[in-house]
Parts: sequence; C-alpha cells; structure tokens
Amino acid sequence: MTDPKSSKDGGRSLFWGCVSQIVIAAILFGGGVWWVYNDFVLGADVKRAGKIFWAALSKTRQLSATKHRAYFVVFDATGHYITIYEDTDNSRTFTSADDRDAIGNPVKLPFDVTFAKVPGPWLGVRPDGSLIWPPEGTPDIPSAEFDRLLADPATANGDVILEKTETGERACIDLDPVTGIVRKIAYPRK
Ligand SMILES: [Ca+2]
Ligand SMILES: [Ca+2]
Repeated sequence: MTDPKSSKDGGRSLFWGCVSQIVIAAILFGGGVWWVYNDFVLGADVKRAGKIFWAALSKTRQLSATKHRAYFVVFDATGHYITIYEDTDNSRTFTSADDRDAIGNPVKLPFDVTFAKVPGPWLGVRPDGSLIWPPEGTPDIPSAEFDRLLADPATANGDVILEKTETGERACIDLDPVTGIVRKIAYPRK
C-alpha cells in the first residue's frame, strides 16, 4: 500500500520537475526567438535593400557586357529609387540624351530605407565590367580602408550606404571600381 505522505512528496517533486522543465523550455524558446529576431528580423529591410542594389548593379553589368555599351545605375534624388539607363550617346557620362533601358523600370527600395550615401547621382559600368565613377562624386573608399573603418561601428563607412530612417540600421557597401563588383556588404550596428 502506498504511503500517502511519500505519494504527496512524489507529486510535489513531479510538479517542480515540470515547472523547471517549462522554465528551461521558456528560456530556450526565448533564446531561440531572440536569435531568430537578431539574425532575420533586425536589419531585414536594409539587407533586402542591399540585395536590391546588388541585383541592379549586376543587371547593369550584364547589359554593358552583352550590348557592348556603357550603362548607368541612376539614383533618384529622393533616395528611394534606382533606374538603369543606357549610354545612348556614347559619352561615357550620364546625360539627358541617354535612354532609360526598356527593361529598366525604376526599382524601389523597401519602405523607410533610403540611399544615405551614393558615389554620385549615377554610377556607370563599362562593357569590360569596370565602373565609371562620377567625376563630381564622392571618391571610392579602397577595400583595405573599408575593412579598417568597419572594425568600429562608429567609423563604418561605404561607397554606398543604405539606411532605415526609423531604426538607423545600415548596409555599408564596398564597390571595387576595377572589377565592378560589390566586394562586401556589411551591416554594422551602432
Ligand atoms: Ca551619355
Ligand atoms: Ca571601394
């Protein structure tokens, strides 16, 4: 026959065992949620904006290579849109004579994300893939300098910086003018 006292103790220890398991599960779940939030939700818009810019530049390089003509990524003055233009007059600079490419409808950045810094009003790509940097634009940041500045979020910089106005989250992008590639996209936290 079961001793009613020990049965009561057993029930109590079972209860506390369940409670501790629930607490551990809650901590693990909370940690998991935080990890997911930190890695996927926080900065999701600037990450998406970085990919949009990367895709637009890749498309521009592809057009330049296949059509043997310079093409331009043109930044809208509001900082929300980018459009691809052809160097129609072959001047190797963006002018009013240049046509917007047929496929190049303006691409909008995610809500509340803007270009906080760009090389200039436009960025050109030669048929060999190298970049035409706007002469009146902000000078290229060399890759070693980009990496050095990135070590401290307070000094982080980029040839292109995308920023979410509400949160201040940033995507800092390093371009290599010789190869024309997006060398690195970093997301420094302030
Ligand atoms: Ca032109
Ligand atoms: Ca650079």
